[in-house]
Amino acid sequence: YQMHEQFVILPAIISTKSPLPTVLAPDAFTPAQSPELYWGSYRSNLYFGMRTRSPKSPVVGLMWYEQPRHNSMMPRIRHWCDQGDNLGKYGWSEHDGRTFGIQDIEDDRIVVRTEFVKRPGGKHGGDWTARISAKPSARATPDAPSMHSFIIYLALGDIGADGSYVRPYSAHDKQLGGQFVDKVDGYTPELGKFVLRFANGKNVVARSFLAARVEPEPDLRKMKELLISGTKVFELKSEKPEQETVQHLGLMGYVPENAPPTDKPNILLVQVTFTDSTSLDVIFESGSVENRPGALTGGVFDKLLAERSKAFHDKFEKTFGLVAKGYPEFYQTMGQYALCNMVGSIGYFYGSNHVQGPYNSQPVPYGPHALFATVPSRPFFPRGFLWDEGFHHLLLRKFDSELSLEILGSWLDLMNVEGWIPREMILGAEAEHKVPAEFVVQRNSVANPPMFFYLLSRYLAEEKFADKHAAYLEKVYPRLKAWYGWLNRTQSGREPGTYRWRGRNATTDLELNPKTLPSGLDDYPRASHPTDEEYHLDLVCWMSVSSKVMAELSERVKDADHAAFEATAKKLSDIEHLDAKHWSEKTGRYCDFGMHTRHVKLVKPAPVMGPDGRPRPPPRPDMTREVLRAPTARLITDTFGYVSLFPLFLRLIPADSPKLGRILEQLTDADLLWTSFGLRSLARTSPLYSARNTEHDPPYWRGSVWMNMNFLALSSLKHYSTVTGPHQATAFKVYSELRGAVVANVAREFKRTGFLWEHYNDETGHGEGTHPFTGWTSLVLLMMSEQYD
Ligand code: 6A9
Repeated sequence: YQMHEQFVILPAIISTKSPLPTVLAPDAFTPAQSPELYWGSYRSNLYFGMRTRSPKSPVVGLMWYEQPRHNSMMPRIRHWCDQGDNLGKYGWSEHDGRTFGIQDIEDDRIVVRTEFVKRPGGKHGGDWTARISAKPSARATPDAPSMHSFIIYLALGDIGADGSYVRPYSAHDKQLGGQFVDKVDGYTPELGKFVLRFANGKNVVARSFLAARVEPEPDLRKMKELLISGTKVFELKSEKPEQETVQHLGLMGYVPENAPPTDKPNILLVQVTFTDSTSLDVIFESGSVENRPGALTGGVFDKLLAERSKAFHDKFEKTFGLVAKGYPEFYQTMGQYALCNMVGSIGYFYGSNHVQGPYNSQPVPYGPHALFATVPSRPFFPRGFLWDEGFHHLLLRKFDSELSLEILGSWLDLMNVEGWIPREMILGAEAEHKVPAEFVVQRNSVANPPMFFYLLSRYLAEEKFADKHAAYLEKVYPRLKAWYGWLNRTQSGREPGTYRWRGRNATTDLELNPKTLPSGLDDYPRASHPTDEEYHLDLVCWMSVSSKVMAELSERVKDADHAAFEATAKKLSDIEHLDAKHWSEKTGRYCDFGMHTRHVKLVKPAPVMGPDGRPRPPPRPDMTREVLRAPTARLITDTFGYVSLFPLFLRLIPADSPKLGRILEQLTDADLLWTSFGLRSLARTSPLYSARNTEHDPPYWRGSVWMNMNFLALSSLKHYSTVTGPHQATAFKVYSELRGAVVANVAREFKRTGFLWEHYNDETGHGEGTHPFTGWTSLVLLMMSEQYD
């Protein structure tokens, strides 16, 4: 049942794209094909930014800062989402992924609101307007009024040969003095001619700008530095009688000063400084729009935004029914936050992966290519992750399946000739900026759970899906087949019907238990001594589901290999096979198998005595692992946690199996996995529960409550509660209690902190890790609306 391979894959071609027809047409992202999705808030690494789905897009971004009170103070500039900014909360309260969005950002003394709405028209993706507004926060004190600046920038990529330009019109500000810019002409071959205008509201005390040319193009990672270097201190007339002037740190106009006319700017920053509250409309008008029904600002903007907001609310309720289910308003707000931040942080990425195979002497670029993807977390991981993406679409497909299918297509199109898809998509300078160098390189031996197959199994369970999307399935099929083939070929275990995640470090003595990053469960404990003999329970379960989906799809598209897929699916879903390899009757658990001992610990290096009798720093300063008893080849029965539950999660256990009963018993045991906040990742009794993997590596999947796995648990418990069998009633009871616990805790934490979190503490329920994390934690919305299929 291992698939027969007809081709020998040469190692040198790691960086060669798959020659299979792409799922998305080459021009899929162009405004001609997809005008509605051309512009978007696709720079979700920023608090607010706009760009198109083209590598040559001009980019628009927002920065702001409170004017420093003293000359010597550095302004605290807000630009990229950054946990260090310590914002009260931020995120989209409304966003439909296509036409509009509304976001509130709680800074120290102001609340910034970013709204945008798009209006179709012309041939280049239409018009849009972003309204950036501010009002004093609860922390602002009336006796010490603050002064803040908004800065909007427009940056062009490499200009010149293609004729693109931005041309700011500066004028003397009669009211406030100095020069300002409220209109820009621009052109790029893709966008044609466009105009960008700025219209500010009340309480503005200064306006300034900077137009500069940065060679060869502006570095989007250095915008704060550019801003600082382009500002100087001005004196403004004070409103207070006792004080003549106040200081204003503002942009100084053209840089370099007296630039020759040929020195065309490729970046423009426009600054508006205000007290109390104000608003700034950034109005983008596409040159090809004819008969514009009034500028998209002021009341026209309000009206269109209100229409979009209404349509969104209707669709949201129709899809998730939270009002109908009687959820209080706070829960509705959280549900909307969950969805809107998932669609509102969709990004467009362009660049090359850095990839390395066993035969490359050093990493080589793979690409450049474009990816349209959701992201797990704006401040920390604003980029695509393969298995996260699959979870995101359990939610996204309910709201906008067209968008979901397009994103999946975009991922599959990045497959290389071997059928490998990089696990983490770090494409382009902005994305790389967020990743330490040692993590950038992706290896073609390394997999990630094929969550897309699980997702497809849910899609296929949908009535009429396959008929309605027959053409789409035809297109994705060859790529799914190639991916499946790659997994089956490269991740198989020694023994037939077993699978092993590649990429564990078998030679290190620096980790308490060498990590298994490909599994997605990073530091979840596996065999203590990685060997080629080991095989992994979660992976065989993933392959079982994937095989079933391949069997179903291959029949639909009438592939000659259908029988082979059918046979593999049958073998891998044969519970006797799973039992034979992975079940421990003694402990009543499904387990990994490998060379293992639980008798390991991290020890501090002993001090070294110098010849003078004084202690010296040890040659290796890190803690190292000490193995107290030799490992043996065995089932890893001492570890119980998420991995043990995969046969349950993926519904592989027959409903009448006594094993199901034993698993449910252990799952609900508070000494093991059950907490009042959801299922913890690792049983409290497991040897590595809550253990650090190195001195610097705190526990991650060693106790915390994670939402993706709790979703799989709920989904499967719900399933078993509908299938007749001896455990049906128990399954329902556990389902209800688990659901109540998980949803209540995420809501409690949302109330307490204003955020959704990467994972939750199993002792306190507190949100931990990165935040906002609106990837799989957003599945809380599906739990509320009880949509698991
Ligand atoms: C490395 C550190 C500034 C880890 O959600 C994305 C992934 C999951 O796929 C995976 O299952 N997260 C989970 O175990 C986050 C991974 C982030 C890697 C970043 C560089 C940057 O520090």
